[in-house]
Amino acid sequence: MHTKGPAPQHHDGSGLRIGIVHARWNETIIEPLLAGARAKLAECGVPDANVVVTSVPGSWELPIAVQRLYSASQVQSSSFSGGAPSLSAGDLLGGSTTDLTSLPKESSSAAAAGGPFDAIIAIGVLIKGETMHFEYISDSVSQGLMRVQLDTGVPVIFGVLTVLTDEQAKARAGVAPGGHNHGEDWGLAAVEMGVKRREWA
Ligand code: DLZ
Repeated sequence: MHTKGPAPQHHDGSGLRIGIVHARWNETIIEPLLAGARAKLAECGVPDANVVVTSVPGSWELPIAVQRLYSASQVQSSSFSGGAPSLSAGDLLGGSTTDLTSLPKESSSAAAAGGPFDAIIAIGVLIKGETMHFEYISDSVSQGLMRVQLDTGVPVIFGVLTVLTDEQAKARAGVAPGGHNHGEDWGLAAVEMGVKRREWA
């Protein structure tokens, strides 16, 4: 049973635009986490067309991708007052939009709907190996994502698992007995923070 998470709050996400950037390392863990996040966004009423998903090679690349994705959405909203913009977030990210086959087709065209993202979820899975890679990447990515959210003012949901073993990763992706899909928590956190960010504006 999952008892450590925040007490659930219901927020209406129907007016929100949410970005998701995920790493492709440890894809079998990433996939259920991404699906969990998307399921909760949908449950909160965020239209699928308002969710833009893109991918990067590994967690190290998450901060720059989140920063560029947010900038792209701002460019669109400030440059286009109506009609379909010609610039998409995918363009600024080199067209690196994701395609995890079992998931709904992600749409960089959603970025073309205009308006800055209300929150962005960064998803990665770091599993400790035999070298110091894990420590360096975990620390830098955490600090990088915090910096992006404070510099830009857009809530960045920390969807990065930093675990010691594959088994721990599976449990946190809800694919092992007794586990819980943390991606669901990240989807809910994105909606709550997106709504609150608008209230605080
Ligand atoms: C190199 C590396 C290693 C060893 N482990 C992981 C990991 O567990 N999870 C992850 O998301 N990425 C890993 N990477 C890749 C780096 O994040 C990065 O993509 C490369 O070093 C290229 O910059």
